[in-house]
Amino acid sequence: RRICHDPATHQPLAYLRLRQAIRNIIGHRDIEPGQALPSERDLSQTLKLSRVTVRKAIAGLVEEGLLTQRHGAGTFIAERIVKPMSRLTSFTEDLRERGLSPRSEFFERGIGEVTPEESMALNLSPGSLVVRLHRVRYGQDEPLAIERSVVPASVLPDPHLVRDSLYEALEKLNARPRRALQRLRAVSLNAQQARLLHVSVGSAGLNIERRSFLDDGRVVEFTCSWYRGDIYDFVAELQTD
Ligand code: 16G
Repeated sequence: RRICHDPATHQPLAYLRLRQAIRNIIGHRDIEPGQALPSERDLSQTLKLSRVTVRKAIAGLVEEGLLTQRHGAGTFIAERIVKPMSRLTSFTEDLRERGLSPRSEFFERGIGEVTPEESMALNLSPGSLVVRLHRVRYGQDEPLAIERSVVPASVLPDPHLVRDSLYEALEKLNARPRRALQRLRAVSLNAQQARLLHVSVGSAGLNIERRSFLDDGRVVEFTCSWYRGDIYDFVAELQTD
């Protein structure tokens, strides 16, 4: 990850260090979601950092969605996971950035012949081999999403190259996706999904389909995810044309 360093000392800049420190506080649950962060003034006095530095660190974390600010009331640890839609990140990276530890439970991690539906989604000819991963994704041991990924075996030859993170495995194979198309739909979770995600049947879920591409236009993954609607917000920055 690219981090700005102070050219004189080669240390990460103070506000970035503070941002990481606050991330760790959130990750270790030292302050629970929904609870207030100490005031800007208290932070700057305890940490011996300028108010400007503290404000900058907080602003960055608000933008990332880890903190929320209520006018006049202060800054709080976000209760929901707010995920920017425009960044092509992996589940693992995303949780690590929030200081939460990611984990996956696999139901399926195998290789087989492509189905007609998969061959359409991945632009593969009939008879091609694909790797299939079916996982429940956890953050701090809480189930957050269910994911079914299909990847051409020409890109990922062995399903066991994926330990916890698909994107980490792809990165090692020089096949990290560079662009993706994503569709998000509201669904109510069926009995099996609800059981896996520890919510009640019929709870709201976000069904997200992602097709990711390599630079040369090949499709690297077709992933269908069900994220918990009671936890996730997906946000995007919009601009006029
Ligand atoms: C995210 C992606 C999913 C991708 C996965 C890889 C969304 C909606 N989906 O969950 O398409 O396959 O990350 O994560 O963000 P991993 O590298 O941790 O396996």
